[in-house]
Amino acid sequence: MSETILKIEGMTCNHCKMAVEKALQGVAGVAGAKVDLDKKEAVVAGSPERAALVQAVGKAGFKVVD
Ligand SMILES: [Cu+2]
Repeated sequence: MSETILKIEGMTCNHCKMAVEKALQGVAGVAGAKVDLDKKEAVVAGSPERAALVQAVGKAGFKVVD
């Protein structure tokens, strides 16, 4: 299983972290998603389309910057 790492802007607290994790977990092909607030990074397991991840994060109100 592969991993995708996303750098995400705009997350400030645990609520943001949960919102992003939930959004990522709702994307087709995602087996799991973990956000590291300090690193401003999400690690997504599975084989989703990267564009779908970026879109889901955007819909949740945050921005993928890398
Ligand atoms: Cu927050």
